[in-house]
Amino acid sequence: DPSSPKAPDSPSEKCGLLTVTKITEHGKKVRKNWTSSWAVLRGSMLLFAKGQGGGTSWFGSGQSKPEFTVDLRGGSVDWASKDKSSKKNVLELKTRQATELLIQSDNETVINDWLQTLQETISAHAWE
Ligand code: I3S
Repeated sequence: DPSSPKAPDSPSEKCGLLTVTKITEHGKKVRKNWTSSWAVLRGSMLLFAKGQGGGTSWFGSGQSKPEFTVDLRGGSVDWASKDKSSKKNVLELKTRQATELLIQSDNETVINDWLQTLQETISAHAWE
């Protein structure tokens, strides 16, 4: 529908279930630990909560705290090279604090949406 409103360039909120692991923390390599995580983008912050039985978990419902949070400002995201993982549809997210995450979904549309949203979010906050 050409009359429908265009999606904003940088949504301030997006969430979904992703498969995630850290590979580097503050510049140090850490052991991979792939987990299903409920990801929430709020402004330039990306929060992860441990996924429980699908995409229904939410902060405040039993498990109140996000597992971890990354600040996207000054970071970068792109497709991970093949040597980073044998999984398909893997993104590599690097933060300014030298933490690196791999983010994966079996669903191509889902992962493409996240790549676009994360890149746009990083661009939108580039001068902060
Ligand atoms: O980069 P790696 O070491 O091949 O990553 C694999 C390991 O983390 C493995 O766990 P163990 O360290 O317990 O073997 C995971 O089960 C695999 O999923 C990791 O490889 P992929 O290709 O899935 O990222």
